[in-house]
Amino acid sequence: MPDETPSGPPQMPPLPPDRRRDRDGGGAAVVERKKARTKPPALYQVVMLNDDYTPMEFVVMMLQQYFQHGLDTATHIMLKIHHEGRGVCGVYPKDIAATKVELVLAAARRDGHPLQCIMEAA
Ligand code: TYC
Repeated sequence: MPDETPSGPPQMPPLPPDRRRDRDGGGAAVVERKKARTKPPALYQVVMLNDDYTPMEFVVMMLQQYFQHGLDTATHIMLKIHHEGRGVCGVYPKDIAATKVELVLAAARRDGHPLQCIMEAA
């Protein structure tokens, strides 16, 4: 008596609907690169302003102490501020720029100088 079972390749049992994607021909993983989520930090210029009273030597000292400039560069920046009214001390991420402004202002007030120092988006 002939077998009633139909011949051909063996069939897989049906999968429940939520597992049908498991039979996609399988094996190869598709890796999609995610868009980079971290932005480079926004940068701020620390700017010093001229006044008529703060001694030149004190400004040069601030530029050396808090902005790591050598004597020649610090003197050059100080003279630029003296002649042009303002000058950039350095460019930093926001928190570092804010800290440098606070440190310069604290040192100036401690010594009784009216020196002004601000930060601006670079
Ligand atoms: N103008 C000041 C003076 O003649 C010197 C000075 C330079 C002050 C730069 C502030 O940010 C400054 N003594």
